[in-house]
Amino acid sequence: MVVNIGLIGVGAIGKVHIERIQNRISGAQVVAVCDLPKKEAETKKIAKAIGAEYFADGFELIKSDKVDAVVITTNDPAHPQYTLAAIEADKHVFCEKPMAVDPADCIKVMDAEMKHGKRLVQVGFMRAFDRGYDEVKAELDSHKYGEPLLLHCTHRNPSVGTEYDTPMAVENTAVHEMFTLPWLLGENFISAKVTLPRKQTRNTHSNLHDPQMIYLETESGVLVDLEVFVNCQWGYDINCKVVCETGELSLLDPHYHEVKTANKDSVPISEDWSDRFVQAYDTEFQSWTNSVIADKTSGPSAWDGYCASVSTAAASKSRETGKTEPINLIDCPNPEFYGVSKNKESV
Ligand code: ISE
Repeated sequence: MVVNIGLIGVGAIGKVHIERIQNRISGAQVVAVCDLPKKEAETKKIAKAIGAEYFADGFELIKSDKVDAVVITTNDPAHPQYTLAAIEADKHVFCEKPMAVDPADCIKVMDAEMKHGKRLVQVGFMRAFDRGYDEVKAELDSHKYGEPLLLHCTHRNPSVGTEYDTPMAVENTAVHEMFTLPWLLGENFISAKVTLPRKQTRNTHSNLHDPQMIYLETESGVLVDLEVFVNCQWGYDINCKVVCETGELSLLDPHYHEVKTANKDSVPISEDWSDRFVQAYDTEFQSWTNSVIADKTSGPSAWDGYCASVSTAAASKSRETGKTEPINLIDCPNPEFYGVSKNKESV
């Protein structure tokens, strides 16, 4: 069986996923694409290049008989409306992160999915499919180094455009860690605090405070410091160091050569997310395709999307209040449905 995919949103990540699905994922093809009216010419060109149908309206694409499953790669605010429409149309849906910025919208998605009776939603938290994070998780789960105590993390992008503003550092960027770190540790966050350093990079713009520091605490008392620096200039630099009682576990940037010359030893740093996480995205999409064929969606769920959004909402509130804000999750409405034990992340 080949899954016929309708993809909404042909911006940066949409294009990268189209290329991935057409060339590297077995059992899936993009048959329909859609984007905003102002991008009609570009979207039609993409449709023509891959032999897909152009849709002017995302809701019509979702309803089309040609489309078996939906991929949502629009801007963040449009995610929940299309996810809900896909559930209504009884179609599996892969929604890029965040599933919704507002936790109330995440609850609407969970309610619709549970009412429908089977899991249909996978959220694009690709780090759960990254070999580096997987290996760090396996070491942690082995308990060979004792309990995790502290995490030092960085999420650095070389640069961002002028449409990227201060809240996006939390809602669009740190949301990755808001999902990945609880998944890594097997426990949820209980509080968040954001500090905006007085000293900013000269490479930022007027709507963006850059860098930002985020401090998080988990249920058992593990402390996390996370630097979000999205105009760092030197590359896409993702780090995660887990300090345990008798050892430190670190993520490495995947690179396959180094250059030693003229008293220098240099190792490349990834250029951007599509390059740093290429293996993770490929594995994520193959796994999603296989689960759609089996009619059994797995992977990061709507519950995971909700938990991450509650954490980003608390962090955003902290930026306003200057205080440490609690991260209060509702009890998981259906732990069995979402594969959750005691509110833990499901993946
Ligand atoms: C982007 O949307 C991503 O998902 C990237 O992984 C992240 O590093 C970047 O900051 C976001 O804007």
